[in-house]
Amino acid sequence: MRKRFVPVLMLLVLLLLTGCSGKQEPGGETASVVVGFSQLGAESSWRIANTVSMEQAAKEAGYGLMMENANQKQEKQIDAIRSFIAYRVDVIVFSPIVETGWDNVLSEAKQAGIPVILMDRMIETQDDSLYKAYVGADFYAEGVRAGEYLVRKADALGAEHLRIAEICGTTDSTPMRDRHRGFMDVIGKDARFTVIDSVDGDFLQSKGEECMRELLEKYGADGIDVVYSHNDAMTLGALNVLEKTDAAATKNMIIITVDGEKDAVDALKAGRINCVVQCTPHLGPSVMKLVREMTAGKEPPKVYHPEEGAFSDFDDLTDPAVEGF
Ligand code: GZL
Repeated sequence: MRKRFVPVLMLLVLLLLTGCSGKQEPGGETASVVVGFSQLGAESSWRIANTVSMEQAAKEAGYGLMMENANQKQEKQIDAIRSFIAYRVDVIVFSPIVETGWDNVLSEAKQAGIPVILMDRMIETQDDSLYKAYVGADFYAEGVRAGEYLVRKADALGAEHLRIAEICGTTDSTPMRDRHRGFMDVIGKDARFTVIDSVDGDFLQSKGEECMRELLEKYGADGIDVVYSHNDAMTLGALNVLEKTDAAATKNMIIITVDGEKDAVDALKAGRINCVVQCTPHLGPSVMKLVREMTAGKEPPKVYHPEEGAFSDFDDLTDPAVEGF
C-alpha cells in the first residue's frame, strides 16, 4: 500500500471510533474547533519560535491543534493537508515552504469546504479563492528596510563603492524572493553598490557557514564590503566563519540580517552586526483570531501584516526596546 494512504487510513479509523461526531483531541476531550497545522520544518530559531506561538495561541483559544512538521519537504506538507481534509478539521493553516505546487491540494480542501489560512509565507496561484487569508510579514518591506539602512550607512561613511555578497533563504520561498526584490529596488540603481554574488543558504546556519567559506575562497575578505543575509541563522553561521578567518577584515564589513532573534540583536549590541531587520515569529494570536472570526461566519481580511521595524548601529542600543525574540 502506498505510504501516503496510511495516515489517511489511520485518521479514518479514528473517525469511525469517535462516531464521526465531535473531534476528539489526543487527550480524549472534545475540542470545539480543530485546526490542522502543517509547519514546514524546524530550520531556525525563527521557525521554532513560530511553532511555539501557534501552539500557545491554540491552547489559549481552547482549540484543538493537529500539527504536522514537514521537515522541509513540500510533499510532506501536501500529505498533511490531505490528512487534515480526511479528518475534517475546521480550518487548515500552513506555512508553504515554496510558493508553487499547491493548487491541487488546496482545491481538494476547497471542495471539502475547509477554509485555508496561509501563515508566514505566500503561494503563487491564479485562484486566490484557494485560501481565505494570509497572516505574515511583508517581506518586500523588510528588503526595503535592509536597502535603506545600507544607503544611509554608505552616506554616513562617504563610501564610493561597496561590494555586496547576498546569502539567500530557501529558493522560491516568499521571504527569499521578496527580501531580495525589496533590497534590490532600493540599491539596484545606485552606482555605489555592486552585488558581486547571491548564494543559497536555505535559511540554515550550517549552510550559512558553507556559503561564507565559498565566498571567502572566491573573493577573499578584502573583496567583500557588505554581507546581506536573509535570516539570522545564516548570518550567525557566516559570522562564525568570517571571524575565524579574518577578524580584522570582518570588523570593517557591513553585516545586515533579517529576523531579529536574541543572538542576532546581542551581536548587534556587541558591534558584530550592523543592522537587524525585524520579522516577528509570533503569529499564533493573529492566526487564532482569524480562526475565531471565520468559525463565527465572518469574512476575514485577505492579508494581515504584523508591525515590524529594524534595529541598527544608528540606534541607541541601550534602549530596552532594542531586544530580540
Ligand atoms: C520568515 C520565515 C523565514 C525566517 C527564517 O517569515 O519564513 O523562515 O526568516 C525561517 O528564519 O527559516
